[in-house]
Amino acid sequence: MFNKLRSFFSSKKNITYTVVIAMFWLKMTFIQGGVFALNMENINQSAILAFNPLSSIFLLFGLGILLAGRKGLLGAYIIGSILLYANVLFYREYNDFITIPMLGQAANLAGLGGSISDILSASDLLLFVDVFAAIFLLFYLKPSRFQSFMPRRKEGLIMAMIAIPLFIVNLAWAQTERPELLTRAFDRNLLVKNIGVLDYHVYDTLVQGQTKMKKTFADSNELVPALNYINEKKVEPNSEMTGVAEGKNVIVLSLESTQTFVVDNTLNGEELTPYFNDLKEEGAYFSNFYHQVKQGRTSDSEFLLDNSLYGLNRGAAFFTHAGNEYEATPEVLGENGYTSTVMHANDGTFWNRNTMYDSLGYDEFFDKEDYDVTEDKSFGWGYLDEYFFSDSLDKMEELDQPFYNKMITLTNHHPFTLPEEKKLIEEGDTSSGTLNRYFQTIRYQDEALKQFVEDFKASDLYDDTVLVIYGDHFGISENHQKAMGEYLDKDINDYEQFQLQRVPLLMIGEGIEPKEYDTLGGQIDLRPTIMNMLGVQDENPVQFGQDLFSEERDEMVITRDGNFANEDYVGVNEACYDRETGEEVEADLCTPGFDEAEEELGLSDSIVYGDLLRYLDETEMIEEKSSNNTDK
Ligand code: GP9
Ligand code: MN
Repeated sequence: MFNKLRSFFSSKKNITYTVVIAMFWLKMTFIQGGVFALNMENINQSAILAFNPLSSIFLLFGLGILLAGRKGLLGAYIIGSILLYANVLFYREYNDFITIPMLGQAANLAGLGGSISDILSASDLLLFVDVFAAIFLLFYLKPSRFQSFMPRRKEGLIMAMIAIPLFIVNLAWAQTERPELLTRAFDRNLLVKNIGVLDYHVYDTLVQGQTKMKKTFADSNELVPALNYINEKKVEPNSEMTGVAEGKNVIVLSLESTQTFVVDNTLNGEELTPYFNDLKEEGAYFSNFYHQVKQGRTSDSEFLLDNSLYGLNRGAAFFTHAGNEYEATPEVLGENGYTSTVMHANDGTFWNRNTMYDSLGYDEFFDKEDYDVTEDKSFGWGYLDEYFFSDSLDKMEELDQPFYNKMITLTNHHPFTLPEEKKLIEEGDTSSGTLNRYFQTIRYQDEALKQFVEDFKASDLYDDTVLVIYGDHFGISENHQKAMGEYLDKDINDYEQFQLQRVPLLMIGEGIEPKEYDTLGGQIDLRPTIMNMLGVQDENPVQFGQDLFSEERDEMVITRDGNFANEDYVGVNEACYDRETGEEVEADLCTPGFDEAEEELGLSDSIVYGDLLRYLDETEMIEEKSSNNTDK
């Protein structure tokens, strides 16, 4: 069999096959090895990476030939090239691979505005040179030198079939490095590293079909394991904090891309967040608080905030599950006499917000249309924070009280650009332009925050309002590790990268004692914390977070990748570190933590994918009934 194949591909007639396959193989290997940062740990992993393009090439080219002969082969070559390049662009922006639900959000890509030009590079044209070579080879090469190349449909079928054993070999080989690769809760980097980016798309398509079916076949019984888990995890909130803000307004302010490393930090001797550094002395400040978002970014942080459920590993729940039944904070507060609003000066449709906010129970969404967005007051992503803040305060003063109002800033967003006159400090001088500019937009945001909080303090609202400020997610991705290392003057390994996922959290208001907390927590905990301060008794809430002030809290935070930190350890990408020292320790020490993370994320996913909250009343009834029965 092997000899037959060899003589087939080296025969004069078929050498074109060999060249076309080799070109694509080379390109894919270059992209996988050179563009994506997949962290090769040993030679075996590199060999797998070099081998894994083959099965997808045989499948793709084989199907192309089967469907349309020579033209089909070229079509397959072009489609494959476009798919690879789309992943290159996506990876540069998101440090992740495209998933099908993200494709459904193509409209959002238009919103990337300034970011797009930032991720395109002239040298990318080189990634298409081979496409022209393929056209030449397949259609214009003189038959006198080689025999004319006319692939037969049957050969296409055979090629597509050869993809199967190639994939089996690939998978078996990969499993020597990573057992249960396809069945365990997965990390896309790991998948691409092992089966290649194109086979990963085949896998992603299958997962998509499966998750779609989950809702169709879900029934109320599926909610029971989640409810049991939540009951077991339940802790008493801190009673001293219960009701400290009863009947008060809440402003939740989400600061775009704001990470904890900027707090109390300087650049060339100048503070990056001078105002916030002082402000945090006036309230409860959490310095070990983590974002828990994935592909849904800001929208995921909103999802976590309002539901205390995790966002999804693929795509954004705001897009994929906006039609679900939720019991979100705005709805619960609505039953307690609150008005719920959102203020964000971007298009209402961006991240599907207008639809999702209805599902979450918001009464009103003040979007771009409601702000005085003019060209001179806009830059980069749109309305500058300082104008957003001042308009928003005016609007808030008009709201029915008590209100729950979420505000989302915009200026400190990748690619972190500002008009000259708004730059209050010099750029950084690290090797990353992104990080260098980030310092300036962070500094700008802090100035806008100052003006807002000062005006707010002077307004009538101040006495009756608690202000909760948090960072939505990281701004500086793993792509800029080297530059972060230069700035922080240390080597950024997986442990440090995990620590960089901290975002600030500050709560200010009467009854909230000024204090710095080093409690481990994450965005999943915001809702129970806020609800307890408002004294709102949310009967048996389906939530995975715990009150951040509770003395019974589990010291544990889980990120959407399935990584975690607990009292003693930080588990990242299957490795285990001492939380205190950052030293790598025996991997087994993190097994319980990884297992808990997997269980919790899995149960949260089961709720979102199965739209299980629609069964909540029914399930509570079943539970009550059965407990009545046992009473008898
Ligand atoms: C835009 C803002 C930013 O409306 O939410 O979105 P992000 O890219 O951070 O998710
Ligand atoms: Mn954001």
